[in-house]
Amino acid sequence: MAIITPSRRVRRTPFTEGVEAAGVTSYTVYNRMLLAAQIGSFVEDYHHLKRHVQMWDVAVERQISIKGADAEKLMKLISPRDMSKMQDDQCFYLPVIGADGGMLNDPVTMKISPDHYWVSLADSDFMLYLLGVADALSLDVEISEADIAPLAIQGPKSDDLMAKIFGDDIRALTFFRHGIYSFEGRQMHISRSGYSKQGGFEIYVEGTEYAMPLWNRMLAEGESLNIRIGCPNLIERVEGGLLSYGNDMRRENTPFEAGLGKFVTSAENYLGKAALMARPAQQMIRPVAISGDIPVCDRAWPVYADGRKVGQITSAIFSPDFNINVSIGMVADSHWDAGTKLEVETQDGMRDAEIQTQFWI
Ligand code: THG
Repeated sequence: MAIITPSRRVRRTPFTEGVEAAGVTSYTVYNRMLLAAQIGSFVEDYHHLKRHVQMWDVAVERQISIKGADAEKLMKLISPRDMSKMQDDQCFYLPVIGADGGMLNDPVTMKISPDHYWVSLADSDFMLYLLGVADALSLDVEISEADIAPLAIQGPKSDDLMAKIFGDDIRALTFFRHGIYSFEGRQMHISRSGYSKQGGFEIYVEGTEYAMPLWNRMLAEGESLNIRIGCPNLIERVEGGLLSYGNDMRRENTPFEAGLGKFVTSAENYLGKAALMARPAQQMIRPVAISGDIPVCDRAWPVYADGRKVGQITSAIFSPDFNINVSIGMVADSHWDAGTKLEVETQDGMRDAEIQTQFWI
């Protein structure tokens, strides 16, 4: 495949020079910004992530700042998740929907203070929707893409590395909570979160000045922990069932279809509520094991049962640890039970598949 032509539209991040120095071999574009897709061997990277510690440039998780007297009101309008008891140090995985109940994004949201939120976006132009809603309702909020570049530290040795730089207090931070910690005199927001199931943190680096100094310090302190520059790992993500907006679910899918029904909890009159309630799931995200050799899953693979299309596979890759092709599918209610046998149509031909009881990790 041809390479991507660099330009100002396809934005570099404050860490790109570090990613380049690490020998990145492939990028994808996410929120109009570079995201490394491969640095060295995919499989080695996967084994390393499960044993050691990695640093990922996830500046593409753009932070939309929502600030003002109506910030909470706007947050409650855009999501079916109950935000009424959200605390000031909490992060929420937040399905956000439009008027028809379809998903517009699945950000991690951080409450910074009662009138200030950061929405850490997945890959869709959700800020434009926020601006539209706020303008149409004349809400008292300021909405902007903040100059913040998240840096992820992931893997079982994350705590040890973070403690070396930010002090032992960081070990006490619990899952999906955030706090302020200091690096060389600079205060930084840090959350215990990240796009892997191996545990870890995300550091929200404000401005570019401290980006590469922090990066280089991490590399130096991490040497004894066998640190490696990585990127979100497709194999580990699919094993863990972490969804990718645009791949596994899109605007045509409700949170119920995306398997995020447990987050539909709000008693407020959020936008799209009536439409969402009128759309119980007739298909849903499922873990699907696929047999045989499979090509790169760069398109939706139709899924068949008895010659009839009953769904699609949208992420798939061979898993060395489970010795099977792991995948994320969206399957009709008639065929979504664990143990159901299916056929998957890849660009290289048909493969046998079976619905699993749960994701692999
Ligand atoms: N971290 C931050 N922002 C992000 C991502 C992230 N924005 C883009 C993208 N990733 C959004 N998608 C996800 C998907 C899954 C999770 C986080 C963001 C996730 N899920 C956990 C799980 O499924 O186990 C926990 C969800 C929960 O139970 O609350 O972490 O990675 N900052």
